[in-house]
Amino acid sequence: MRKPFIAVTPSTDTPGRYHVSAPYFESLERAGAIPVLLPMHPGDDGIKEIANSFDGFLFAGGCDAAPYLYGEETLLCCGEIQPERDRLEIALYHEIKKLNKPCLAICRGIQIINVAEGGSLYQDIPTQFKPENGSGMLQHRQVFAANIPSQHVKLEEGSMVRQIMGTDVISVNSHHHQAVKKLGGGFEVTARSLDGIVEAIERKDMSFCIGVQWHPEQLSSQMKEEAALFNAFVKACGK
Ligand SMILES: [Mn+2]
Repeated sequence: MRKPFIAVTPSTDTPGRYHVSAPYFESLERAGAIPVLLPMHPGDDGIKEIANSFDGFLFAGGCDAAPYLYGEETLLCCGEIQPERDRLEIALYHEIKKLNKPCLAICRGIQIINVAEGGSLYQDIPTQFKPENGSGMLQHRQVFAANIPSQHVKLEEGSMVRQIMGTDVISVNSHHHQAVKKLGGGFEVTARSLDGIVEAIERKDMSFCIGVQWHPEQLSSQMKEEAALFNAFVKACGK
């Protein structure tokens, strides 16, 4: 069987370079896909061609989404932004949705697809978020290595993530200081950390559109549940 080609969105955190962290590629390769890094400026026609040509799409982690995209002023606590990457990913998301092609959005990915649907973000969790249910403030930007789990998330009954990962609570890593605030149109929240932060969203009107706030690519070599997420994604891309 032909291996699915999966487009991965580029980062430019280092000036003069487009790059992606190796674990994204390695996780997709282990799951049987051929990952390909996208260009940053394909243009409107190019974005349509990319959406038509690839079997699936991975929105990778990276810097913050620009607050003006969700109608907010940039607060002191907001981090670095990349407007060109915002433009690429928002336009690409809308093309993918039209075609109902599989999409897995990780960390910045969950945030940008939420913003693409009119949702908003906490510009900085420690500054803006008050934990629910009396839990203490959790460390969502863990200070230790990303391949070590640091918190638990509860997966909603009936959700794709719960079905795929085969459990109702999973330990995950956490490497973000922003998070979904107002939910974008058409999405459902399907996982939360124990302090109430949105950790996964998905669309019921697409065959596979899942956003996760943690980094499964850093855990998939050691946790079968995280590997299962990539396996299910690649399988959906092969259909
Ligand atoms: Mn987290």
